[in-house]
Amino acid sequence: MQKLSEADLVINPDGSVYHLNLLPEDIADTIITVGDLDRVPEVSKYFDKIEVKKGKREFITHTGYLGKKRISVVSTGIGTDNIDIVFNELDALVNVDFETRTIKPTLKSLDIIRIGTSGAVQEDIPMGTILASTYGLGLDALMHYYEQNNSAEEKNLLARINSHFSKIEGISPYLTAASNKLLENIAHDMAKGITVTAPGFYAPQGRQVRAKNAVSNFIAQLNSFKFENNRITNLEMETAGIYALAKTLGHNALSVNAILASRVKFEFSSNPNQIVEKAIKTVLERL
Ligand code: R1P
Repeated sequence: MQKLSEADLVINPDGSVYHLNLLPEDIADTIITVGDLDRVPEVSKYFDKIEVKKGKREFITHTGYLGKKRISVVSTGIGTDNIDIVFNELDALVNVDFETRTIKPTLKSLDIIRIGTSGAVQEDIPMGTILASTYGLGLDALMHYYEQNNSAEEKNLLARINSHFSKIEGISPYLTAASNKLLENIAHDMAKGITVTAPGFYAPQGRQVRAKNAVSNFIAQLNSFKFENNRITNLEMETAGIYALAKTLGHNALSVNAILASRVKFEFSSNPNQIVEKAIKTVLERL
């Protein structure tokens, strides 16, 4: 069995993984990820018991029990560059033997649910909606560095999107589906759609402040895509990386979005915390 080098997988002197600062026993098999580290206690306040509170940089983890179910909530910070770190390190915590630095013979699949915030690009999706991502469409470059194994359905949908997007030059999107199991168990009655993951918040999401946008009609290009019952519903900064890396590593992932803004009605919620709270409660009730 090949040994992972100290440079490839960095383990701290106390046996914890480099950025997350966690030991293998510190994480549960069900994991909630949130972007904002202040959202971690907003989730764990519902736990009946908290066993672990650890962190480093923007990566804060609380692990505890909701009834008999052990759950970890981990903050990722913003963006798919952070998702790269969090997902590789969560996977290493369960699938690498830290003593021998070898991959375990039997691999574990984690259930990973993002509870994040997002802006809607369709008129009929109002602020306050809790929306589950059927697919993550990445406009960032993360998955250009990993081998992917897409289904025929994913490849076909991506080909349709690519021909629709031909006007956005230099972008080579990637697309991955949500876990069917988590969609059915957690999101059966939620609004659903394709979530676009952008590599920035302003021009990469079509916002115009002072720097001039190079891509015109960005939101209109997104919301005019339609193939069978698939349409693009919302924009954020992590889902595509989460879905793609989870699939590559053999984990189940679902992204649940609290819609705080309507990008077509030019509105932003005056009470975002209430919408996020609703998303947290809805997910926790269904775990
Ligand atoms: C941008 O403000 C951040 O908010 C959204 C985006 O994906 C990005 O991370 O999600 P979170 O609220 O989960 O961080």
